[in-house]
Amino acid sequence: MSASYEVRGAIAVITLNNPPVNGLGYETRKAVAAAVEKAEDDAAVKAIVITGAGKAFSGGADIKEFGSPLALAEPNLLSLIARVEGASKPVVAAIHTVCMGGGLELSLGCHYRVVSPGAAIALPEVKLGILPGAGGTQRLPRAIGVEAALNMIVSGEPVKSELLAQIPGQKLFDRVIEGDLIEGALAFANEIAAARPLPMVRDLKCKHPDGDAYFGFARNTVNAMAKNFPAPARCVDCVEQATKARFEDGLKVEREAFAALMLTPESKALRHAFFAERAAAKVPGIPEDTATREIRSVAIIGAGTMGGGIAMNFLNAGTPVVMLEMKQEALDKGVGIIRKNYEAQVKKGKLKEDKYAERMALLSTTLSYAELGGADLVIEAVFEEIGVKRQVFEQLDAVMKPGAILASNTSTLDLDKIAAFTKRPQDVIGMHFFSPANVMRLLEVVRGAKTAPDVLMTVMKLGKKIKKTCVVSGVCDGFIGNRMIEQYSRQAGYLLDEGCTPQQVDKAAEKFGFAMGPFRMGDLAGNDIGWAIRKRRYVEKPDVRYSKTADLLCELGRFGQKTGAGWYDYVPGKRDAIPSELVNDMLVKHRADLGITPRKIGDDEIVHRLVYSLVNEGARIVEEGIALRASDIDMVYLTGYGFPLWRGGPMNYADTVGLWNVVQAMKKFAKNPADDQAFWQPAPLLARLAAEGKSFS
Ligand code: 3H9
Repeated sequence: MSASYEVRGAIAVITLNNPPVNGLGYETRKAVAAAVEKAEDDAAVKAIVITGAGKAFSGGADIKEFGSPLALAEPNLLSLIARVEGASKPVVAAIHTVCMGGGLELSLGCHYRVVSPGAAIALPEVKLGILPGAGGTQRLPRAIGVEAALNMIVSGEPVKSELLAQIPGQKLFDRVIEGDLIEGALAFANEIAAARPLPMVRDLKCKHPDGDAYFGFARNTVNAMAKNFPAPARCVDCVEQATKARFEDGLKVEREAFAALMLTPESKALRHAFFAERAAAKVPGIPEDTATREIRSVAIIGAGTMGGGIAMNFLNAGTPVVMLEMKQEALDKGVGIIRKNYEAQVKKGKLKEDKYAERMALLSTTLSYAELGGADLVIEAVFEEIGVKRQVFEQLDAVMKPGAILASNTSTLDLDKIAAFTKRPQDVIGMHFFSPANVMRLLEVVRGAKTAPDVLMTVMKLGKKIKKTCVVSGVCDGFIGNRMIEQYSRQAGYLLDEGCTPQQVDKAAEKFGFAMGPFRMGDLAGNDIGWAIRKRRYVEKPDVRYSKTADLLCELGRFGQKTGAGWYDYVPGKRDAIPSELVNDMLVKHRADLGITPRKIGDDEIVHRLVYSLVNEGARIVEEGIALRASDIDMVYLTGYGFPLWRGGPMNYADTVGLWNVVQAMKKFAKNPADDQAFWQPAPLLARLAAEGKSFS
């Protein structure tokens, strides 16, 4: 049943019932329209209340229907809203918890709205690359004023109902109901049952006293911020129409913009990311309602940059943290960095003084393993060397209480080996945070061969609590993200061998949309890290070819920003990457030593070689079951590696290009004698999907 109907006294109550969030899919729309008709036909009914069952009034149009004929099937959302607005009896929306997108638009079509405090009210369509397409851009400005509405529409951010109710002169909420919402809504409906004419938001005036200047300013601001996303600018156009055109004409402009945006690759990418994020939270074979362990306190081994950043996540979420180091100075330094980070947030007005104090009060430190034993979860963030990990895990095994979860923040080491240092491998898991750990959204959750299902689900749940995007990875060298970036870096090295400069490669990658090109990224992360990993690989995998350029750079001591020089030169205290004569001379000499005549390589080739190297390794990772699905890889790259959101991640990008085209390009690259033939061997999954005309999704 997608909407229920009952009559309480003289009031008909229609309850949207389409879990999980009462999305306004076809069946629900049909059921609501039928219920309105039934209420109109019943002479005993004097007014109608529409509300939502469960944890939402409504999360909006059913996104799963987008692109299918069901989205347009009558009654579509516009028709339903027109039907409600045109009802002969007053309709009251009783709003609670979540009222978003089409849900808010439906309520704006009702004659009255009552609301519980604390409800999240939003028009979040821009986050899906579209705009409100069922009158939101025309009705919300009429209800709360042009500026407040435009802010909500271009940001997509939820605003609490009680704040909106405080806007002077607002016509969004007729009453805030503190107690039982339905009882309050029924009382309200009885009060207004006989009032005529029925008020309609569409009839309200919508003007801005200084429209041209305001919309000019809004357009400039939005264009500067939205960069590659077309939707926010169209939101401004539509809201401007609300102030200038008749309601029906504004609605038409909105409708056209909505339909056009829906077809853009940016919207497709954002919708892909929306579903990918939610899919990543699910682990096949483990029920979502698996009983999880309670995590009331966390211990962290290592108070360095990583340990401190990890600690902040838990402090922010109100969880007590104890940090362990070998020396008091290291502890003091670590705590000092956490303080400094919070103080910077206080200075910027992002954190209140009392919250800062509360968070710091949750932090304690120790030099003794014995004091960690009571923690429910311990996360190790020590030096990336298996011997060091062994010492740590043996000690943790000795002191931690039974049932505690033992997590490693390793980024490349074998988690199963680490688990084997304990007598409880079922309780060992990887929690691979990305630096800065208090900022980056990605958390790779590494599932060892023996990790217990409830341990995995506990960490996934905890990850959501600390606002991370969790992606499960199996055990392999580098897990999902770093294993792929290894191929990307190898290819970036070949590009230098063949004639590119670091700045040329970075510029092409950044033009494509990467937050940072591979060489600027190397300078930021520290080129010595990759050097250490390569040295290990030269021994473990002697057949794998690498460009020698990165080693030559490290031999010069140019480790990146931290040494004031890397692929680029740096001025002390600044982060601007300045092209380096010395590096370019080094590359010229290197090419001459190899007998390579440099050639000019275009941006497209640079980008495709970089991105397809990610895609090919990604395909292997999916096929081996290291990633549970291709979209998980997209989440890793969108949230941890600065891959452009409007391209939806490397696997989604490959789908957009077409896998057949990707394979053709790879075959062409393989024919280049200066490139690496073995490198461009298509992964079996990629080759198969391309041959069958299929996509990763
Ligand atoms: C729109 O309205 C267009 C109109 O303007 C015009 C039309 C003509 N539809 O996030 P969660 C599912 S566009 C279908 O983990 P939370 C979600 O996939 C829409 N399904 O929960 C997941 O499913 P599963 C504008 C939806 O409690 C489950 O709900 N609205 C929808 O953390 C739980 O999701 C939005 O953009 C939907 N609209 O947060 C709202 N929404 O369990 C987007 C959610 O199978 N949604 N699902 O994986 C949200 O922001 C959050 O989901 C919400 C709940 C705050 C509602």
